[in-house]
Amino acid sequence: MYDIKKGYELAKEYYAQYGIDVDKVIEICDKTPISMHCWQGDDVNGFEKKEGGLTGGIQTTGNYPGAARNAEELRADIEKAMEFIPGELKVNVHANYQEADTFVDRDAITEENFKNWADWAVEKGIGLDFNPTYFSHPLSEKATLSSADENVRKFWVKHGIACRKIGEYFYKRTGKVCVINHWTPDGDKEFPIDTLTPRTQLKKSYDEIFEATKDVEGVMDGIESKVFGIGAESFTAGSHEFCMGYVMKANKDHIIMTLDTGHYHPTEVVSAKLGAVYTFSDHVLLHVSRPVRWDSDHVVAFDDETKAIMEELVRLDKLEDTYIATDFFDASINRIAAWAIGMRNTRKAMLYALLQPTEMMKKLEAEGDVSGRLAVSQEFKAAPFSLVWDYYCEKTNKGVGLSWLDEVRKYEKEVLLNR
Ligand code: RNT
Ligand code: ZN
Repeated sequence: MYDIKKGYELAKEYYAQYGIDVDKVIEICDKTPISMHCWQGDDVNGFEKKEGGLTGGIQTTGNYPGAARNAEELRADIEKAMEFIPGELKVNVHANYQEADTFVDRDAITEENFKNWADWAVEKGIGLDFNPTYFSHPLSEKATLSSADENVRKFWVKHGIACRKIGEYFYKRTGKVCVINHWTPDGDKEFPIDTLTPRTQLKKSYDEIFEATKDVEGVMDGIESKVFGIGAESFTAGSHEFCMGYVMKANKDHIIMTLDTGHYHPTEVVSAKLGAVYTFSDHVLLHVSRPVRWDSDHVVAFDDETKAIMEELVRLDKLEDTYIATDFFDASINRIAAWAIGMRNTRKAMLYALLQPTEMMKKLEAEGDVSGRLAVSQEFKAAPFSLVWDYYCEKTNKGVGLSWLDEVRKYEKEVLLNR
């Protein structure tokens, strides 16, 4: 290992030339929460005592050994991954990760079914976020909240209500706001003749969920849109326009947009949407993912778009107001390595964005010095960023460089391969 302290001292001098205080940057980066999705650990299957796999037009591919088979194993795996993830962390739980001795249907889940998650989070000192599971269920095959069948629609409204109450329970147990994400897979393989009724039904359902739980405290609600899913290639009820319209018209502090990086047309990027959304909203929920040709939910990479999203949040001064969550599921590699790589990359992109002379660039832009603006932003693409990243990982004891990989391999041999 090289002299990390020496590298850090040098980087500190480099960044100081541009008025950047590396220690201050590390502090901001470290305290900004990232919510890690629990569902990478078992391929979005969950632990309901019932048959049936993943549906809803999303897919995991691969059969790498060692997926968690129950909540205890999943929490142990999350704890292992946490050893390699620097910075404030939350854990994002889906409703199908309930724990019960016998099957409890989605409309009947209560805080009891999530007590172990809450106890664990309190013990670890972390916050919890939550998601209704409007998929992988016999009643979700055609449609959920947008269904024309009143029995089906009401079932899912009850599920949404149950989830908001569980969100409040998480808030009360952990003392940290619980961010709930609502995503329905409802859509159609072909373009429907009537594209309005499913939307008015979906709107009515969200209205009913929020009205019935209007006294719930400590919960934020993201409404997630999507352009298409497998089997819903031509139409989604919860399209971008629908969800944006719903959030803006609701005009309630707790109802916000969820922007998932895989949910738009291939040349459309979330980084370019943030400024517009923030003109009208105080908060945004982000699902950081990596779409490869479709909403494939590959492990988050340290790529241009992830960096652009973080740069935009820093430039908008919205890092604090944005709920950053990850959403990827890869079953073809070690699942703990997947978490470590994706979460480290998300955090790394945040640090990269913070280590830029944002004020200097803003000033140049305001003065009309567009040449200077371009020159400065390009110069920083090759700044000695990794020296600061290594120092940050060492300081927080989360593994410098690739040292975490040996630990993951050891855990694979000792734990995962024995499952
Ligand atoms: C699906 C959405 C949604 C899910 C999770 C599991 O396309 O992105 O957020 O990935 O609810
Ligand atoms: Zn998502």
